[in-house]
Amino acid sequence: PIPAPRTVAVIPAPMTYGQPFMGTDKGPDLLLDAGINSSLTQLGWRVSSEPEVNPAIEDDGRSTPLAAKNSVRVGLGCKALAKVTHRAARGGMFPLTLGGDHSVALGSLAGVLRARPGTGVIWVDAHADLNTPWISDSGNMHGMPVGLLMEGMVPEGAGLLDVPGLEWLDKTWAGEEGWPKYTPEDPPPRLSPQDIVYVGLRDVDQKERDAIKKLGIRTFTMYDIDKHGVGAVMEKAVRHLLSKDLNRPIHLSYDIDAVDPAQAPATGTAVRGGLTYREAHFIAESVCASGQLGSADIVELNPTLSDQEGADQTTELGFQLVTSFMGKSII
Ligand code: B3U
Ligand code: MN
Ligand code: MN
Repeated sequence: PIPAPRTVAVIPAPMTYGQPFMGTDKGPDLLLDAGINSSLTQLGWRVSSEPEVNPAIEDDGRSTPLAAKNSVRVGLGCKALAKVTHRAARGGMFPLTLGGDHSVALGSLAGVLRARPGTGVIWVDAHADLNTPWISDSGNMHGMPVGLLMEGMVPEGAGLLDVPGLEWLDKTWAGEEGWPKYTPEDPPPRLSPQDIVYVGLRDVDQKERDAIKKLGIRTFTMYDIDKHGVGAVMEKAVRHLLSKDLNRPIHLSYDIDAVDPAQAPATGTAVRGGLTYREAHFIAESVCASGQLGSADIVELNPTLSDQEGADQTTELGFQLVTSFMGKSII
């Protein structure tokens, strides 16, 4: 249980190297300038405003034949973020990561999982982000945060040591300040297939689909939302995670591209047929209502990919989704 009054660590993570467009690095400042810290304070949170996690980590020139573009910049940026979320979670805080593209979740979630290994994950996204450098068609690392942490996704005989920038996630990691070496009591952060549920999927690569079926990961696609309604879907999604342990913390990773492009045009890989404004909010509200939300990400806002009106609208939506999952209620 997380002590009250609770403290939220607001962590700007302006990463943009996990996907092909510049502009995703603007997300944190847009949300901060819109006043997210004062809204959180009004909701009863104590706010610990963290320094920006450096996005400009130099590429050290190491390359890989694997499909992992900018792996050094993404990997080392995520390591820096993992240290911050790890420390915040250890200290009983709620780590709230403001992306950045979705590759940041590799860092935020690794830190949270290391501090709270029993964490269950709700991944709200048009995409499954279950790729790895061994199966990705695009090589874009924002499509890999789940895949890189999921047991059973790295091929037999290979390891994360093979990906420049990701050595810190390999079991042989030597350890450094803020991210010590792994031991049997403190193993590398990993997810089991039953520890995550997807909500809002509608664009999943063939190899990701094969993996979802093979591993038996629970999915709630747009088809399920249309068929059963978002209310029933969220009840089942939360129950699936909490059936293992009613007291486990939940991490919510919210990709703004889960929402329909009509409401969220300013994002890198918009896919038609997404969540409505109310469905998007209901998901945030119901995760909050579970009482177990302990950490979250909001990602993939890119104001340069639409006109000013679209950028403002998407920022406002992201901002409102955060206040909803952080406790805002209508009455
Ligand atoms: N699955 C594709 C596309 C994609 C993933 N995440 C986003 N797009 N935003 C890939 O590149 O891995
Ligand atoms: Mn995503
Ligand atoms: Mn997505």
